Amino acid sequence: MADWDLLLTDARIATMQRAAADYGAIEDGALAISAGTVAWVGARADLPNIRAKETRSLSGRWITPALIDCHTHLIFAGDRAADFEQRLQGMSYEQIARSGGGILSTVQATRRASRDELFESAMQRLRMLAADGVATVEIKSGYGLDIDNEIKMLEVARRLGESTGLTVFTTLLAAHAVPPEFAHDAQAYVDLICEQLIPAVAERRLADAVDAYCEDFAFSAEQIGRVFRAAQKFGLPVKLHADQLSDGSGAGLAARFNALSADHLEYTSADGVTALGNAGTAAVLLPGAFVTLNETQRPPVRALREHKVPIAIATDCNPGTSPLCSLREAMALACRLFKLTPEECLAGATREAAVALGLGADRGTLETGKRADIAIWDVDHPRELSYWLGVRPLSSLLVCGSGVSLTRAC
Ligand code: DI6
Ligand code: FE
Repeated sequence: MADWDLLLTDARIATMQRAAADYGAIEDGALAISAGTVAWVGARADLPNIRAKETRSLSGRWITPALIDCHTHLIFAGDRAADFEQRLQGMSYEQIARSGGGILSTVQATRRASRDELFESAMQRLRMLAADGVATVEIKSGYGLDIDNEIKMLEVARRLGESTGLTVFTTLLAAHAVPPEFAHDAQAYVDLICEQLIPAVAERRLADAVDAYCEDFAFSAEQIGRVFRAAQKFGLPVKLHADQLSDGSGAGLAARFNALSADHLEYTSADGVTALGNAGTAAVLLPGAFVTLNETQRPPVRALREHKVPIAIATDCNPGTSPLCSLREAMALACRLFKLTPEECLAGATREAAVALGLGADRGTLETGKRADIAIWDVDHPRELSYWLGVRPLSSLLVCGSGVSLTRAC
């Protein structure tokens, strides 16, 4: 048998394997890497007699699957701190959006920004995510809202992946808001998305999925149905911003299209949860948006558990509702605000986040044959990953078994 490339020993390992209880933990474990994948993982006492080109002792540190941020709007220009102040003075998110602030002000700034400017500002945020253990990140468009600018955002997202070695999963979110040019004709904008934008993006292979924003001041179920059918014609899976501010039957809509995920879900009904469970659609909970918008209605966590819906956690990093650049802090918030357990939060940022991106076959847990995307932490127990606030417990991050240097740049 060929030598291993790297052997990590004297490690405590949270494998997060689905069937295993208690983090799938292995005390005094070892993990071997070959050709970028996990070649062996188990108790050190059971190590087979295979040589490794390099052996590294982790001095009892914990290792987990690298984190996966499965819902971000990482690419945007400017910020929305002024909206934030207005909301603190009592204006609602919807009032600000309807009065021309909100998403559309970020659209203006993003349209004006060059590819290089967008790349540089998103790179800073990506470094912050990686510094807290993220090796796979989903990035949505949705601040361009015309053909050239949506393509510009997706190209910047692809470039972020190519230049860092992290996996960037790109999502076309053209149905995020109706752009000013179509203010009186949303149907014509939906036509443009279905007939021109989705074909153009699919042809260039710029998107891995298509998302939409289902709220009564954004897009209706009928409009989103058209967008989803157009996406599926090109073999693109779909995701949905669903039931965040009101029950718009978004979860049911996502389930009807076998969406990878339905995200937010604060107002989702019992029927909506049942539909998600039957469809195998993941729930993505976004506590950064919940806390920033000062929401009180919590997502139906108990029902999601009962219906065995995979529960993922993400940052929703965006300038309007979730200026949060740490997935670990999103886990910490999900424990406190949504009463998830620390183990559910770690699963939500690894195994279940992989499911929410359709990547469960090759990442999200530590097991033989999966990618060696690994986070090494200076903690005494993985529950601490949901405990600390404002602390950076990451010791190092491996992507396909190799160290990622951009984490040290932060
Ligand atoms: N995700 C979104 O896309 C919207 N809310 C959310 O949680 C709004 C993004 C924005 O306001 O810019
Ligand atoms: Fe979002």
